[in-house]
Amino acid sequence: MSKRFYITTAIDYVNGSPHLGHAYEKIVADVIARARRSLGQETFFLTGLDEHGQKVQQAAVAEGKTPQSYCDDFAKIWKAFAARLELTNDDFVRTTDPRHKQVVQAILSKLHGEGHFYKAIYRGFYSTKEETFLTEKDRRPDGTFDPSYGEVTELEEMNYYFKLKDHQSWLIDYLEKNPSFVSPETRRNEVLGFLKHSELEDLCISRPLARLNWGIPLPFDPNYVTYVWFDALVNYASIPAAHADPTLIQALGPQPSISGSSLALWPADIHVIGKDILKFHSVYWPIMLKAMGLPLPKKMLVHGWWQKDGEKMSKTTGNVVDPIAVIDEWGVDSFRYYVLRELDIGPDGNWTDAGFKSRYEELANSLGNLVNRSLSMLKRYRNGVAPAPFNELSGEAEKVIAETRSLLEQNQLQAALLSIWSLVTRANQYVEQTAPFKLAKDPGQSTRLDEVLYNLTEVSRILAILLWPFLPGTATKIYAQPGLPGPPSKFSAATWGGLTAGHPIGIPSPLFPKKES
Ligand code: ME8
Repeated sequence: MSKRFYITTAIDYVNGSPHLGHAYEKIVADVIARARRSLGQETFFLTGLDEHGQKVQQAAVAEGKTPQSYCDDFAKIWKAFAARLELTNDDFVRTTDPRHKQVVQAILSKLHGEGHFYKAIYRGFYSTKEETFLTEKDRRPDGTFDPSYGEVTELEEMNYYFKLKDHQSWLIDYLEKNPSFVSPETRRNEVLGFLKHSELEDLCISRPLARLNWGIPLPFDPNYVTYVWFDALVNYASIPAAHADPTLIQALGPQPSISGSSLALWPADIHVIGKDILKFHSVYWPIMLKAMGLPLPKKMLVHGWWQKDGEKMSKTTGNVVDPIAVIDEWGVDSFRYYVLRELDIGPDGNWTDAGFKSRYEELANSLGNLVNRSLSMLKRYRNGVAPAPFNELSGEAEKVIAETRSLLEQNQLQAALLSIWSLVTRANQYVEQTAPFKLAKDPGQSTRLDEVLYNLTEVSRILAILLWPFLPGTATKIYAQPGLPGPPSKFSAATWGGLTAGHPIGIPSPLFPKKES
């Protein structure tokens, strides 16, 4: 059994509606997953929901529901959201799944048995919103806590701690020896800076039942539930364990609820996460895995945050971009194109409605126009029958194919789109230069017209394959119009000359219809 390429996203807090930031992260992961599959790698893509914790418990109570039924209602919305984005996730984890809970408990028992935890009293401040303890160091110069922590309460309680401190120098060493563990580089430097300049505090991994009961019980002390971040991070391993991943089964023993045949997934190849949860993923998670004796994931791919019109999106300001509303109006591929073309993985992005509209026009005027006029001319001048192959744009196409392949292998999605677009631009320029509409008027230019039409149709076919990971619906339509059996999901089909002479073409229709402004 060969190991699959295993990619995950952060699991979203269930208590809220999906917004632009959630959509962006999931689309980035989906493009990488589709690209890997297209390049011939067996792939497993996991996304899901983070459902425990005080916030969820409080929100459920406020709505007069049990936490479970509250989560079940929201889970329907989030699953529908994943489908609407056309995510190709292979599984969907909910941290309330029994298959997840049992792995969390198996890990806790193992670490407890091996002496990684101790019990101690905590006196200090707690932010329910961030589910985190705060110290004096977290106060701002005026003595208050940042409003992003929400309501902060003072408390004193007995809890279990995980000995993180012991692993600090090992982690620094690991990050230094494995430069690709955190990408982009700026984020790696951020983690290294943090680890080198401050002493790690041991991680509190429990919450007393008296304060919070919506969590996974500690297997060795029924008076406590598991800290929500310890629970949530384990999702990346619990789902492989539920699929009988051999590395996890070896570390934890067989798990009771195993579905289907065994899949080799661990270690994860990429965890796609936002910049705000870097510390949890690049400090706590590697240390948890090391303590469990498990290999570390290969990469944390850290993306930036979206703003709207230069401001933080917030429910209070009422400026949250609702991906579903945009998709309803403009189509899912226009949304996918905007977020991927606009923002590289790393920096922060800024959504503007005007920017979105101009990217839509760009799609319609460049890609849409190229495919539509190429196929329409073939229909009009050659009854929709492909002429014999002719290599005029082949060199340029092969260059873009090789470049796109390499960029996809490096998860450079924005750069790959730019490379693909250079071929779109070149082909549109070729139409202007060769003027097939003029050639069609001159019977003496019939062979030349055949040559030009072949090049345009073949470029369109190749573009469909290159664009498949990014714009799956559009790519499928481009492929379907020349009547090719789709979807165009195999990169290996992107070789010049794939379109054969005599192939009949269907009826072209606009890919991005003009919008009333
Ligand atoms: O943090 N722009 O969940 P979450 C881009 N449950 N990305 C954004 C964003 C924005 N404006 N807002 C949020 C959690 N995100 C935990 C994760 S993983 C074991 C547990 C990203 O719903 C954010 O950075 O608050 C994170 O990667 C993801 O959305 C989920 O955020």
